[in-house]
Amino acid sequence: VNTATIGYPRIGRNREWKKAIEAYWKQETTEAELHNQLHELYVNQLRIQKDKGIDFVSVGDFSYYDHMLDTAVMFNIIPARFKKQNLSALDTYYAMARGNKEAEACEMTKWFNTNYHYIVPEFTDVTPALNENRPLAYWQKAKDELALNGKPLLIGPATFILLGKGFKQEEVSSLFAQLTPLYIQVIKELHEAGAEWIQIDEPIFVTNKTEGYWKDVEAFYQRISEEVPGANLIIQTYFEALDNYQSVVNLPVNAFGLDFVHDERKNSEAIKAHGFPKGKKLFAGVIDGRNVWKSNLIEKAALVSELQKLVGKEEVIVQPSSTLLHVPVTVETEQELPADIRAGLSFAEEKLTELELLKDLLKGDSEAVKAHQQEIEAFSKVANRVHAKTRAELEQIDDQALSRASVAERQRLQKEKFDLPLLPTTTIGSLPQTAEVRSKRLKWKQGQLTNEQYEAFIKEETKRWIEIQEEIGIDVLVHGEFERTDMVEFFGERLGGMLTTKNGWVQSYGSRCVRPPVVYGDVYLVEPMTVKEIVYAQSLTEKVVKGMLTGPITILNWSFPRTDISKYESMNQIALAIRKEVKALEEAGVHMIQVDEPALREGLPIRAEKQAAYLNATVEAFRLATTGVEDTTQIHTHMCYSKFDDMIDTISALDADVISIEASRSHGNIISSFEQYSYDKEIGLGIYDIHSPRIPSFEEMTNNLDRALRVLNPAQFWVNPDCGLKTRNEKQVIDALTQMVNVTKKYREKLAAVA
Ligand code: THG
Ligand code: ZN
Repeated sequence: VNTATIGYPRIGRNREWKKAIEAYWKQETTEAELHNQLHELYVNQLRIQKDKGIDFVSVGDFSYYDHMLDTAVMFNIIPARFKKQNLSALDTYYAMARGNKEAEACEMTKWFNTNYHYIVPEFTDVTPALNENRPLAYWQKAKDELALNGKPLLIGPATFILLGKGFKQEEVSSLFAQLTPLYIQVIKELHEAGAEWIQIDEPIFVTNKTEGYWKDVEAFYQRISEEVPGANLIIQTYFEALDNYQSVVNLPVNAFGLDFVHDERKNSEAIKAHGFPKGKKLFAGVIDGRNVWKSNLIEKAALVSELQKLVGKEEVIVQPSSTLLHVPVTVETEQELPADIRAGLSFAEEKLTELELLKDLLKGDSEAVKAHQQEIEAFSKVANRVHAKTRAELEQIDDQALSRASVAERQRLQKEKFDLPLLPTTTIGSLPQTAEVRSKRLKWKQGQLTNEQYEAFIKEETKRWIEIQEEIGIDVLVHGEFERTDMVEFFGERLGGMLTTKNGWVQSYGSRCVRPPVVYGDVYLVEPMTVKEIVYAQSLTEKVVKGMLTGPITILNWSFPRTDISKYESMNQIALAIRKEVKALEEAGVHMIQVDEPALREGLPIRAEKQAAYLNATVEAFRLATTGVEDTTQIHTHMCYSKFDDMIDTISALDADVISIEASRSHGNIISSFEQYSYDKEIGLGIYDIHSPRIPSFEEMTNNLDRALRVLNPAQFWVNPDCGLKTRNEKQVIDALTQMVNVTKKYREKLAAVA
């Protein structure tokens, strides 16, 4: 059997990619230097795959930012606001990604159900043309540098168009038609240059988004097969099983790449039921490209044998279920992890090794996998994977434990207790993480600062910001989260059953990376995680300080889950731990507690039939985390990054006393969805966008407030920014919050005058 990859991490073992790109942005290096540095990284990532013996290495998955953006620029899908600036090609590219003084950046959104974000192609007023054959350039580099005949990769037209924006439904056919000759040229040139296989990524085929456009999809692939008859095309899909197996495998290409990990056998069942086209290849994604665990290769070999029986022994190529972009680079740099846990882990490099072992095993060499299987065995025996107390406590939780007094009753009690003014002002939680905060944390981690020195610094910063918030006149204060790196990593470091890595970075968007924690066992609270800092902040002021936590759904969605128990079980374990943290805060006198769930929406399964179960599970987990308190304790939550207008039911079912949602970027969608809905809890719809350094005017903020209060009652409304203020600088935050408080004071006067 042959092996393949369909994409690889770009960032390098030590995030060299990020550093090179950011140095160019800061004008510390020239364009030529950037090209050299990225060229070296690209060749190196191919060399690793080649040296591991992968037979078909994909080339051109590399990028200077994002591969959807690459595709847009290649096809000249460049909005006029960038074209007219006459920047160099590279600077136009980065302006689209990041915006500049003259033009707002292109929109960025989630790539399917991953934590990766792509730049959304804007098809408004563009003239498709071929600016450069990018895959060919990347293919040629692989050939020249490594004598590697790589498998060039293109995003297919269905995925490219249907994930874009700026067109009407009836314009889709025309977009397909305009792009077809460009794709033909790219593929023709690749074929003529000698590319053996060409990979066309169409992950959109696992969704139902092609419904209504299938004729365009068929016409496209038909044209390609007629115009470049000799080219060997693979239609590559991932993240789920195909939505419509029969339609896809009837397309006139030579091979299909399918995910055999995330489909609960749906793809194999479809092959069994409907057959697989004769003489075509199956690129079988059998090694999980989305998680960090070693695969049981005996089981994988059995799956491959089964597929070989169905499709033909020579026709099956084995590969990861998706690009390896979504996992960290290598376990090798994680020497500090306990050996038995490390034994169970497999990041990108290790997954390549697994493919090689699987190949050996399929050849009949069972010795080859012995050590591998023993490591899995060692990991399965890790002593603290089962936390009996947590399991027993979860058994005890009943409906009674998950419910609180009625909303009306809670509101009455809480209004009396907190006695806040109409339209209370607050912020989302984090305050500027300045270079100083980061550098102090780094020094402390490197041992150059003692615990005492570091804690003293955090306290100082907290105190300074409590005073600033009081000065501005905010009603409900926050401690600022100066002790935290990332809102998930912080809890991953402290919860039992979870671990954080030293270097397990994964690209999140552009040059930005995250280090997702790993859930390896039952999760439980070891000791209170946030009480000390919040109690300290509260001791400095007469005003209320909100306690700040990350919720169970977000902690799980932004971590690598274990696979031996269900995700929902892990989510509930995390929820139980947060419930105890909430209780600990309450006992320490913190009676307003925010449990953030920014990742609730993005965890929604791709397949519609799995969505209801997910939403139910999230509501259950959130309630488990937050209902253990007195009715006088006020639970807040916050959500961002996404659209929520179609899930107000779920939001309401969370039963949080107060929710703040991003609203300024959704252009009123979220607000209008409250028109038909009688939402009975308190709510803050962000009245200004924190993602921009600009300070909105008095009028703008007033307008946003006006707009919200046209559908919501002032008695239930809170005034706050859209999101946390971590990425803004001190002056921006002070100016914007001062404006926000002024706007609110004026508004209260206006309301009082009417009344
Ligand atoms: N935390 C986690 N996942 C996330 C977000 C998060 N996923 C979605 C969204 N937020 C992604 N946004 C970001 C924003 C900033 C950064 C990463 C993802 C970021 N990262 C630093 C970097 O790459 O420079 C990491 C280094 C550091 O912390 O010093 O800035 O908030 N888990
Ligand atoms: Zn937010």
